Formats: sequence, C-alpha cells, structure tokens
Amino acid sequence: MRRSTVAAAVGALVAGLALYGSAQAQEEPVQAPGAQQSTLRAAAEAAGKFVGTAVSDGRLNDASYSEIVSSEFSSVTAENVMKWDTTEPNRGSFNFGPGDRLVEFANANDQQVYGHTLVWHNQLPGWVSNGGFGAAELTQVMNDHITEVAGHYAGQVAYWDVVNEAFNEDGTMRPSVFQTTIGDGWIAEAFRAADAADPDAKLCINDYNVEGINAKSDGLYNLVSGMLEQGVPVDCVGLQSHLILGQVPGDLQENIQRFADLGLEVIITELDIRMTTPSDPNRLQQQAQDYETVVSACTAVPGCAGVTVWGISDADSWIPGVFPGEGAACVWDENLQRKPAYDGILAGFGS
Ligand code: G2I
Repeated sequence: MRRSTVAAAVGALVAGLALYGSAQAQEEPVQAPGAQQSTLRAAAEAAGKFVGTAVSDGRLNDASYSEIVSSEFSSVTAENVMKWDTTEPNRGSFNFGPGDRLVEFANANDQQVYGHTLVWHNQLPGWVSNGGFGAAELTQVMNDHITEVAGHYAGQVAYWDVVNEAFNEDGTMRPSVFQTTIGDGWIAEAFRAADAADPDAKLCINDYNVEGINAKSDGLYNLVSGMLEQGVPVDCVGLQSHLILGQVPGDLQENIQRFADLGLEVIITELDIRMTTPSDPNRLQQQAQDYETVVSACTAVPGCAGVTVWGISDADSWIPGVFPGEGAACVWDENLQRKPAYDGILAGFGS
C-alpha cells in the first residue's frame, strides 16, 4: 500500500457518521422511528467505496451547491483548476490559489481530494504545446510541472490522474506533443516524476471510451501491464465513463475486473450519462437504471475504489456545449433537484 490510509479512513468514517447524523436531525424531523435517510456518501461508505464529484471552482460560492457537495460526497475532483493551464500558465510561474480553495473545502468536510490532472494534451498552455521544445527540454518541462504541482499537494491528494487521455480510439498512442516529441517513454517518465514528488498519492492513468473491452481499453491494458512489469509506479486506472443513455457497456464489470486482476485499483472517474434533451420521465428512469448498473459494477469488484460523477447539476455540465441537443446527464437538475439517478446510485451501492 503506497498510501497510509487507516487513520484517515477511521477519521473520515467517524466524521461521516457524525455529519450523517446531524443532516438527519436537521432534514428529517418527522421521520418514522427506525427509518433511515441515506446519502450517497453513507451508501458508498457502507459498500466500502468512495463517491465523488467534480467541483466547479466558481460554483462553491452557491450555498445550495456547496451543501450538496459537502453532504453527499466523500471525494472531490477539481473540474478544471488543477490542470496545467491554471497551475502553470507560464513557465515556472505557478498558481495554486483555486486548487488550494478546493483542498480547504475538502479538509473542512472530511473529504478526499482526487487530483486531476498532471499531464494532458488539452487545457495545456501554448508555451508547452507550441514551445518547439526538443525531447530533452520537453521532458524537463513535464517533470518540472509534475514535481511542482504534485509536490505542492503532497499529503493532500489521495489520487492523481498523472496522465489523461493518452490513447486513440484504435488503441494506439494519441499524437500529443509529449508522444511526438519524447516518444513512448513519456508516460513511464511522468509516473516516476509523480512518485518522487508525492510517494503517498495513488497514481492513475485516466481515459474515456475504455469502459468496455475494446481496442482502446486493450491498448490501455497492454500499456499498464508493461509498466507494472517494468516496475513503473502505477497504482490505478480511471475509467471516465462519459456514457450515453441506454448504452452502458455490457462488459463493464468484466473490464473493471481485468484491470483489478493486475493488482491495480480501478476508479470510475467522470461518470455522466447524457440523453437527447429535453428529458422525459422514461428517459430519466432509464438513466437511473444506467447509473445503478455502473455503480453496481464497481460495487461488485473489490478492486474498484469508488465512483466520481462529473459535476452536480445539469445546469453546469460540459455536455450541451460539446454535444448540442444532448444533456441532462447529471444527478441533479438545473434547479438542483435530485433526479431518479440519485436513487439509482444508492441502489448501485446496495442501499
Ligand atoms: O470534456 C469533459 C472531460 C473529459 N475528461 C477530462 C475532463 O477534464 C474533461 O472536463 C472538462 C470540463 O468539465 C470542462 O469544464 O474539460 C473541459 C475542457 O476540455 C472543460 O471546459 C472548459 C472550457 O472548454 C473552457 O472554455 C473554460 O474556460 O472549461 C473552462 C473553465 O470553465
């Protein structure tokens, strides 16, 4: 175990139970004796998993939003502010203010922080992508970034997505500036730098369209198998899970299991389930079923550590901006009202 979590886990359990108890006392005064109101957080805890959400920096000022984040989730991921364009907008000049705010919020609410992300071709400042660096200098630039960012958050972050979205759909490597300049060794290099900067964080590789068994997840499987054989410090695989209504891969659990069988943790890192908008009761029911299917696949595999949903509300989701005519992918609607998907997640954790 690269991270000593026993004391933290006990503390979080006690705090979680206390929070759960006080939330019950405030919100359920007329509850029948013996009846239990659950939260996602309590349900995940009972299943031995974490449940997280991506947090949009600006939205934490909204009391209704931040109340949902703090009471329903045991883990938070910065939706944007720990990415390279925020943390090192110019070479050697680091900006940790927004990320630090999230860490403070998490500490105040006994939550784990899931770090996202150290090296990604997107939200990468122009000075890196168009810097014209040769292999040696780009390796230095990448390692410096990892050293500073993972070093700054050492001891505060439970997991890091060290490398994000490194694959093409056919399982070959995406021709990012890192791949084309440094070559195949850049991923192992990034993990070694992250391990040196924060030996206790669990180090993950994260991607999308790798939820089922397919060419892309086979590529990921082969890469991490090789890294493990070579002693590269990789601890976990993130399956983003930006899914489409009614299309949860039938072999999701089998896929989670094959990565777990390598001795890696698996995390559902960015779950959302989009539909053609507007939503209707049938679609929302199907969505609840789909959320349940995904969460229960994680619950069924001991090596699956937890599930993070990609944002709280349909109002803030990235989906409509990228897939026009689609949306309603989150667990709370535009008015921060729970959707049927909420009960789907509870059921998926076995509550
Ligand atoms: O694209 C969905 C996710 C896919 N996997 C990696 C995740 O990091 C990614 O998250 C999204 C965020 O949810 C968006 O919020 O990443 C997008 C960028 O690739 C984020 O969008 C950006 C907008 O494109 C920018 O215009 C905006 O300035 O968010 C920025 C901050 O609001």
